[in-house]
Amino acid sequence: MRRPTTVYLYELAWILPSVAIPVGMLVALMVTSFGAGIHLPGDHGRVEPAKVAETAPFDKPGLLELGPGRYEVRLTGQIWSFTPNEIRVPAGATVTFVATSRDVVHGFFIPGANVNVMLLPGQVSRVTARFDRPGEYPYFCHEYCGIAHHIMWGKVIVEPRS
Ligand SMILES: [Cu+2]
Repeated sequence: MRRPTTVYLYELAWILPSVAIPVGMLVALMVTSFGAGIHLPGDHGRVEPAKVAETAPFDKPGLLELGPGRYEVRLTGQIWSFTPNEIRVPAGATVTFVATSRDVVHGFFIPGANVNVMLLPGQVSRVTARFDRPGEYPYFCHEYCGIAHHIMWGKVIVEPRS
């Protein structure tokens, strides 16, 4: 028969991780959410998918300067392209993408920037990124959307400040 202290240690070996793991996950969630500012791309409004092209702000897709160094891009995804498919901003720009899909589920992913959202028909996604280094940042659809999914891309061109 096992001695009582062995049983106690065995139980402790299970109890401690089962408390430590959820606490660790909660701490990680707090740090990324409040410390690093990483949030789930939320639902920022709805739009009738069949009328995206006539609905503000998507009736005027493209780049809009909000203030010094602050920009907004109204972007739509449709089979198999992005509108706009080229965006030019100066280095150091903070760009908020307001995006949706005009037909099926698409993705909007900019490797090298903190942008990775789904474009859902009827839902407006909003994501902000800062572009400090000059260069080209290609963006892609990363949700399979049909036969020409692979040609659905565009680029952000970050120009050096003069
Ligand atoms: Cu797509």
